[in-house]
Amino acid sequence: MTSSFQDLYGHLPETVVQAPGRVNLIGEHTDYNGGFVLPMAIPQQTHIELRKRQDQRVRAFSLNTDHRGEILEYELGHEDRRKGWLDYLQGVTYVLRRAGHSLTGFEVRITSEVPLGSGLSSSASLDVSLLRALRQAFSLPLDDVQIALLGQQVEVDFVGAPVGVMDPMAASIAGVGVALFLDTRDLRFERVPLPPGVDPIVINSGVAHNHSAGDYRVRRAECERAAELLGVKQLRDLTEADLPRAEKLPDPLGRRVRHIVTENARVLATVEALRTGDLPKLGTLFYASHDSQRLDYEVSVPEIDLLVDLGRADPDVYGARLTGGGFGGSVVMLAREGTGVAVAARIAKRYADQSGQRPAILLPQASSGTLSSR
Ligand code: GAF
Repeated sequence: MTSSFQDLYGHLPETVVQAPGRVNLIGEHTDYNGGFVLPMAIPQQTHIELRKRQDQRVRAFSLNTDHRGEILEYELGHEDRRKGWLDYLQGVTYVLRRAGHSLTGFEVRITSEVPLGSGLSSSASLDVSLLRALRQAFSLPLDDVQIALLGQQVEVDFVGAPVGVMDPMAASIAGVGVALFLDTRDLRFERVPLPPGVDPIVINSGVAHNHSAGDYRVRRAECERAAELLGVKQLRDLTEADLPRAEKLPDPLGRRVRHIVTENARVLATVEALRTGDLPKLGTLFYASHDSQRLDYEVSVPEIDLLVDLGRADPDVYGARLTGGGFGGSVVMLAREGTGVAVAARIAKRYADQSGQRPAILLPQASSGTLSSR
């Protein structure tokens, strides 16, 4: 059943906006260490239709959740974490009101093409799209970076997922087919187009993750502890010259530091390779990043490693790596131009046959961004 806004609420919406998911090309787990990231928006978006109310009541309907078909409600000023999708909405009104913005209640209908738990930032796309809708509906004086920072507060302060700033920044300011080279320490950014000759591919492994769960939190705490032991504010402050010292830390802290330091260097090298169009170099950096995530940061899972290995064995693939927070989610690959559709189809088929999972393919540069399940 796909009830329209009119079916649900008896009138038309006043505001219709959207925000995309993202694929991170490289720079994983560097954002909460003050480091570099390189995400790109994907064509899949979260869509919001909204209409203001006179009272303080929020009424919300989402088409892609377990609550399918049900309108959930809460009262502004009485936001209360219930651990469901409504928490993202409650988090948005909570952080906006905390920042002094005045709102009234509203009715909202949400639909999203960004698959949940896929490492493609479905939650930041929801946070940012709702923040955009409320900015428009209530004429809030917020720029796109402020929207992203509020989106991060929703996750950290309300939902309880201690994430960095990459995903809301990507949802708020990144474009499709153009990488966003972002320094998460000072939020300076530059847009870097993908060079000709390459087809980016994303394959969702079908293994879902959850960042408010323990593993992500543990990694973040390990980084903070390592920074403290090494006497720096953030791991971003270290260079490769510090690695011998870091390697003396109790395991696994030394390996966590090595991932962050080498991953930051790989982001810089990737930006350079994008600029010069050095596709083999991009591929080498992707595989090195994956190995570092697998061995040093320990955020991969066997299904993701299988997808990357299928990439390694494919003559049309330059490079492949886990993208996003890990513990499941998706792999991003760079294929030879013109081969992306065929490569994605054959790797997804081999993966499905060997893993028993149901992968989904996403072509981040296609204008419609095909997403298909086998
Ligand atoms: C998740 C988080 F939300 C990001 O902030 C980032 O840390 C990423 O994992 C790993 O790079 O997407």
